[in-house]
Amino acid sequence: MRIIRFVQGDSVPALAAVTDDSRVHLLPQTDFMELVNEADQREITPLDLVKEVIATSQPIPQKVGELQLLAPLEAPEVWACGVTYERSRNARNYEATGGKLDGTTFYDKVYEAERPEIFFKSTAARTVGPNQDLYLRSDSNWQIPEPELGLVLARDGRIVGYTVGNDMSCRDIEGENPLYLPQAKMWNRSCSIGPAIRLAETIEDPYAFQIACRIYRNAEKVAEGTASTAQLKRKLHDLVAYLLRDNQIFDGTVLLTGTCIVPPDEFTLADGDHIEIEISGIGVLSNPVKSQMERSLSV
Ligand code: DO4
Ligand code: MG
Repeated sequence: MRIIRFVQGDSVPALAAVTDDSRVHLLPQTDFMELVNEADQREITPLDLVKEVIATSQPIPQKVGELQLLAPLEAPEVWACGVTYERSRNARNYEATGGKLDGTTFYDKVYEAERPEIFFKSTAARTVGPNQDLYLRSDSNWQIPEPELGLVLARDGRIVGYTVGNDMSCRDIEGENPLYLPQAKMWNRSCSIGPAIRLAETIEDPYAFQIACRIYRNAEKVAEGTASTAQLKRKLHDLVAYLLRDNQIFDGTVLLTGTCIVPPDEFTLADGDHIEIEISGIGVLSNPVKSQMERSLSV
């Protein structure tokens, strides 16, 4: 069971459940965490609550593909984990040393350490949903998408859903100096989530998600990769536990769990590219890429 948000009628956001056979049922709640909190109050699961609605309603006539989807929730904060896959460690080492790795780096250390790397990635205002433009940074020449499994968290740290996330990154800025990490990770529209939230209780094994990323330029596929959360070095609950150490989080916080797909080292995103990130059982998060220059000229 997946939960989506879409634009209904005169621009009012609506919440809906998408059944495994792709029927779309409107939900009375307007926000994903409202659904979770109502289920908590009644001491039932969000899935049970959704099933009650489905049992007493008709699906809407539209298919998911015909709806104007929004981000499935307005995450107040998006946090992200780094170097949680070997592929990311190798890519970080490459950009930090110009490919001339000699000995170990702090990326090797963090990959092995008990404490994971967790950083602040985005706010609701900087995060976009499906089919909305992601922006490139104007002072970077080496930018990539980072396809990641996103955990949707309740304020007590419970994983209540799974979504797809894109932790857009500037490899040259981080490679120049790791203290530049916030600038390599955060700018206008540098994060996307969606297209849906898969209810956590409907996932038997979160280490069996298949992740794929495809990048298109002029309708031609210019980069692609696949991975699985089975390759994750850390346990999801350990990542959440570190995020919550002496740190209050809010309902609907999203924690991105790190990337295992990195395009070839010579690749950089360009204005007009189109990124697709697919996670099995959740959906395809699709976003066009625009330079910020173009945005300021067209405003
Ligand atoms: O160390 C910097 C961040 C790495 C990252 O975002 C990732 O591994 O996904
Ligand atoms: Mg990342």
